Amino acid sequence: MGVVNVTPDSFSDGGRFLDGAAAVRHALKLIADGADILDIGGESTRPGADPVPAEVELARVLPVIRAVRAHGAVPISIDTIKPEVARAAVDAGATIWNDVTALRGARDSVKVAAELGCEVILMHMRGEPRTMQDDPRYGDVVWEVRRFLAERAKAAVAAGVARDRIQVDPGIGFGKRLEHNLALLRALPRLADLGFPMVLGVSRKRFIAAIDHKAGSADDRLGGSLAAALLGAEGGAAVLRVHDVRETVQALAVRGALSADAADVVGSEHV
Ligand code: HH2
Repeated sequence: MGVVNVTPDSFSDGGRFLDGAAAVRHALKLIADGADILDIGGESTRPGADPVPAEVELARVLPVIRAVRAHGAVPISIDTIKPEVARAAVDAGATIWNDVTALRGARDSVKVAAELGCEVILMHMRGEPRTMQDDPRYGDVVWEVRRFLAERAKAAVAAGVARDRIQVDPGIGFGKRLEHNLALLRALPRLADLGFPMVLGVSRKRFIAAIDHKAGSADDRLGGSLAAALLGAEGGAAVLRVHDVRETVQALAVRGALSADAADVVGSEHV
């Protein structure tokens, strides 16, 4: 899943694709690079980000969704916490609602998701973006995130969302310290066994800089992003949400080729 942030303030690429034409060019490049899904967002959820009115978010994302749809290429996911934005995005051709609040952003979010009949990504977040990194605490982070995702999936199914349309995401970096992020990444198989496809977003995130102190800039976190993406794939993530699609596809291809059962395929290449 390639990330298209049509925002002035996203943590890794804010402002680069705020212009609709630049966002569409970027989206098409990500598809050419091997993205199977595009995640298009018009509101940053980085720590400290201010909320954006729905009209502004819609003016950012709808032209991009329509233009990408016109090229007919890959499924489009709308990254929003607002049901009205999700609804308009689905009307414009998105088929997945990626909601970092796990459908808690508005009172009618779950109902709207059921009505739309789209796929939903339910992500764990402790608190809300403006303050979530202030002092996050957990007893057993893996158990708490697992229980939260199970409860949100249950609420979605109870409201009429089809079970096979639900995906879950531990929400790396959303109200979590380094130790919490690492505990979750080590325990991915325990989340994958919830029985829903798992989405994982580790790309360029701040936890990488907490390990490599030289990686202060988000652009300088590719190595850490790839390491965590590979671990994610091994831990059972079905979808990796990434900024660097080409590099991630290559890393996964090499990892796949190095696995024991791929030995015959690689052997025939004479390289
Ligand atoms: N991370 C971000 C945004 N949306 N959605 C899911 N499901 N999982 C994630 O880990 C996730 C997400 C944050 O990354 P980005 O979109 O690059 O930045 P920003 O929120 O600042 O726009």
